Amino acid sequence: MAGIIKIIMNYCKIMKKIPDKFHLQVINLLLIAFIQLPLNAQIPSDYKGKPFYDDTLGFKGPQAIPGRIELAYYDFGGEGVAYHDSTTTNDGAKLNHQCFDYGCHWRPGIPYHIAFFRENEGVDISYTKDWADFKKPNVVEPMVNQLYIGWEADGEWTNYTVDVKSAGRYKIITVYANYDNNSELWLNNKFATKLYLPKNTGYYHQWDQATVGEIEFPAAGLQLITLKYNRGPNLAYFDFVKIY
Ligand SMILES: [Ca+2]
Repeated sequence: MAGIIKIIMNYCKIMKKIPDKFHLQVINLLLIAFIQLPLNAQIPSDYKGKPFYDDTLGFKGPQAIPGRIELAYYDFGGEGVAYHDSTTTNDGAKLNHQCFDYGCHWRPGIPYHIAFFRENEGVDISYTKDWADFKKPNVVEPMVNQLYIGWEADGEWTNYTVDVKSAGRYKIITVYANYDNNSELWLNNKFATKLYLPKNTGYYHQWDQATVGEIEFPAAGLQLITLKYNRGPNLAYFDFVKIY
């Protein structure tokens, strides 16, 4: 902001000989930029979602940047506000209630809270488990009991209120399985960046880790990130690492 004010002041000094009308038009454009920059760097005023928190996990929220954004920790607010999912059930939690000849999806020793995480909401969530995610060699091992969003379908999205501690440009690192799904990140309801999962791991439970994009945060403070995704991978989290 201070930079823009300085630009305007310098412009006034330099452009004394320019006709008033042109002079005023340029100053007007600079003022618009001055006003809009902070507005574009804030959570939209009509957003009704709230940051996720979880007393059982001891997680207070909102999630901070730089740092890790757990994708299962999308905002409170429900369908159409905090997320859009094509099925009303949490299909991951639903499956974790079932057993088959190869075993039960709720593995021994796994807390109920993890196995059935947010099971009454629409976003489809599960966790990494022995016979599915650690049976075959992974490119990069995910953490044990790592929550992830799966059963992804075209046009779905999740919202995250995040606390950006430092403005600037960040690289985005994720742990994922399967293949790229042409997903995007939006910042405060405006397109921010495309994400690209570089390697097709070939399986929903064979995991990799990669830098998948970069994003610019023009200001610090509370921001709204929207992950827009399509059918393809399982996605666990995004690590935001500051570049400059
Ligand atoms: Ca669902």
